[in-house]
Amino acid sequence: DQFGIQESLKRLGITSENLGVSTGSKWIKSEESLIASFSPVDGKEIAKVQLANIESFEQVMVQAQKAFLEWRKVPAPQRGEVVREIGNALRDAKEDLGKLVSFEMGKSYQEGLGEVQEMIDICDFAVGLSRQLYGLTMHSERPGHRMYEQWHAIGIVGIISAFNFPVAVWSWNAALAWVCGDVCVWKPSEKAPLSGIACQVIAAKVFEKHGFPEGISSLVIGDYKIGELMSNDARIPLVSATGSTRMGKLVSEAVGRRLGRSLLELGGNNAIIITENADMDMAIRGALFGAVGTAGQRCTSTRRLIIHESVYEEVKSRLASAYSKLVIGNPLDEKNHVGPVIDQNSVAMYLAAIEKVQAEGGKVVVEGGVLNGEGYESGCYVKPAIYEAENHFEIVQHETFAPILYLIKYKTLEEAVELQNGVPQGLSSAIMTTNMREAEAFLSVAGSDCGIANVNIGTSGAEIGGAFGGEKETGGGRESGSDAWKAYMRRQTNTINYSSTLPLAQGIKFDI
Ligand code: UN1
Repeated sequence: DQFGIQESLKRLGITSENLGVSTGSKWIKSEESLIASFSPVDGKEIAKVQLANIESFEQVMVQAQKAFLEWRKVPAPQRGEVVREIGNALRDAKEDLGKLVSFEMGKSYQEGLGEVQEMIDICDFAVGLSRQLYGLTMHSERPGHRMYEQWHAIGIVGIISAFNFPVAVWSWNAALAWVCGDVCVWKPSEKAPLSGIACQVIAAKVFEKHGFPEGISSLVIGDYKIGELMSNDARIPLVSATGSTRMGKLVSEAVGRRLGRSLLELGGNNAIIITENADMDMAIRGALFGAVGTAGQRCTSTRRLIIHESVYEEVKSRLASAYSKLVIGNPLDEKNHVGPVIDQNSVAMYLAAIEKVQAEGGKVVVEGGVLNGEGYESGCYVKPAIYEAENHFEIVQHETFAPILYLIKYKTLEEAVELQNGVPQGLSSAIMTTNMREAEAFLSVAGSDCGIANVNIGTSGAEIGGAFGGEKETGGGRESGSDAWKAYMRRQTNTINYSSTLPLAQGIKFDI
């Protein structure tokens, strides 16, 4: 145990067999079997987790409903104080949790720490927000009337999160939901359940210490069946789901049938436009991290480079040379740049995409492949690959959650923007240019159609202070910063008549 994983697990409260259902400090046993969490780092089992079933899910829901009735009455700034303490507990656990995230899902230790930092940051953000849940006041058209709006808690927020950011995405939702007065029921990815358990332990301790009831922070580890229960349950007014577009459509349909709200963060197919006016060192650096960071498994990962024909050959050869220097291996070892993908299934999708792009006429620039031999026993280590492709290729239109980058050539900026927008997804986008006209055109209404549009920054690595999310098949949801909190509350418009007559709105006369 060269990297001290066992010690970290112990400190985080992970044992060889864990229960995966909790209302806070209480853990619920059920008849459901255990699943194992395997590390893609070495392919070995880390620990087992017992899954939720209908009965344990029901217990969680009943307790969450009760807890909401108490929690919603706690003044928002006091709720913020609790979230502040959760943020501090995350500061204390940063190294252990960052290491667990790295070991369980395969991102580098540095990125694991970065993910925990996002959690700490959103807690800080939420603390400030707890004193700023502002509504507007309006001028009534009637004399002696006052009109304003206020924001109330909505109830239970269901959170479905993905393996690639196994802890941060929960915190973006939970920290905001809690200061808004909501309670959370979280289904983490069954591919990274231990990271979820560790977070639940951390948050529950804080709630318990203050004597708050069980049910403000609940955990239900399970597969898609638990996700279905959440989506169909009218006791959950808001389901916030992060994952594939396929999953998001299912959630949205089920939640929509009962006219609930869903907040969706789905696939991306993110491109960087590199113009003839780009600072080439920055462009290469941005493209490299965007494409190979987290082994291409961020929803903001760079999948396409749209390159001006005059700099196309230069970008291609500089990238090929940068890729040749990448060191692939154990993500806990800081000399490695790229870790494994999450599992064998993911490797199969990577290989299928490589086959498909070539079958459609794509040309190899940097060859892919699965690594084997010492250090690669898990079979989850793949080589970041680059292909020259055309935007209309079916595989290029599709999000493959792996380190595969497609190069596409353009002549005019209009054409580049059209290519950038010419995919079903709309999460993140970027332009590399030092030319003001190009940058502003890209950011204009006729420019990028994505939820995130950057200038001289790659597509990944968004800060928590902005609203995070995207358009089209990305699902339209916004999480994290700006006014994303409004999704977690219900708006109420209040009109008060302090006169002694009852004039009607719109000048209507109704005299009897
Ligand atoms: C995700 O991949 O689901 O912008 C979220 C980024 C991170 C979040 C990614 N802050 O890359």
